[in-house]
Amino acid sequence: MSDDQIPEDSKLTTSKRRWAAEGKFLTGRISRPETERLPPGQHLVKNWPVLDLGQQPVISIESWRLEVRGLIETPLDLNWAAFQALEQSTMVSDIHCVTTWSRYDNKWKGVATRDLLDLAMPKEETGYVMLTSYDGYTTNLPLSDFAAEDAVLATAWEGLPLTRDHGGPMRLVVPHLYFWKSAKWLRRIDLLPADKAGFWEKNGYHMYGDPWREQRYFED
Ligand SMILES: Nc1nc2c(c(=O)[nH]1)N[C@H]1C(S)=C(S)[C@@H](COP(=O)(O)O)O[C@H]1N2
Ligand SMILES: [Mo]
Repeated sequence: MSDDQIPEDSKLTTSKRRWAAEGKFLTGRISRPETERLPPGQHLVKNWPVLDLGQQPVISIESWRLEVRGLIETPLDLNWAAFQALEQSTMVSDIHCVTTWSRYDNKWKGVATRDLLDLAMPKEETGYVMLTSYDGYTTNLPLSDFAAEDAVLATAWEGLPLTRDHGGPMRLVVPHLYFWKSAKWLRRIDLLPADKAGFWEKNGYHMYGDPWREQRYFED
């Protein structure tokens, strides 16, 4: 069957399968050493600390929007209902914060970043993502890391709606990078041709932030 005979909705599924087969967005760098669950220099906590710039925006479900822009085939403007109508996934992952705390086994629910990318359809020339949040925070990462299989646009934690202090109504979670890459109160996702520094990255934090290589600060 030629491509133009495939009905519109199964085209997405087809692209998804093709991307999976080609390993699109995957570089092989996204692997946690099986023997070292706790990265070097980290200690475990049972509570969940709150860290941000001190401005926790109040965002009602009615006013909430997510924009996806840049090098993509389909720019997206999603309201809460449209976001909830996307395929929902559950993921369990560990948090590693650059301030040295880690927290195991966090259960998230939300939209897998891969499912969002299947809708937006990144162009070949794109390789990086800039995230912008409702509090003005920005952070950057490679597209292949944003598209990690356990990366999720999370709206729930441990079965409850994500609270405002932790980034509710929706935050990103990219578990294999230090937690500053996991933007709270996410508002906009831009797909870029080249890497660009976000807020902490301009202020001395590492451009990539791999906890197992202790990429905390840029001079390291
Ligand atoms: N929008 C936004 N996202 C943010 C931040 C922020 O200040 N604003 N801080 C980052 C940092 S440095 C960390 S460690 C985590 C903390 O998330 P938590 O408060 O849910 O533990 O959020 C990250 N995402
Ligand atoms: Mo942090």
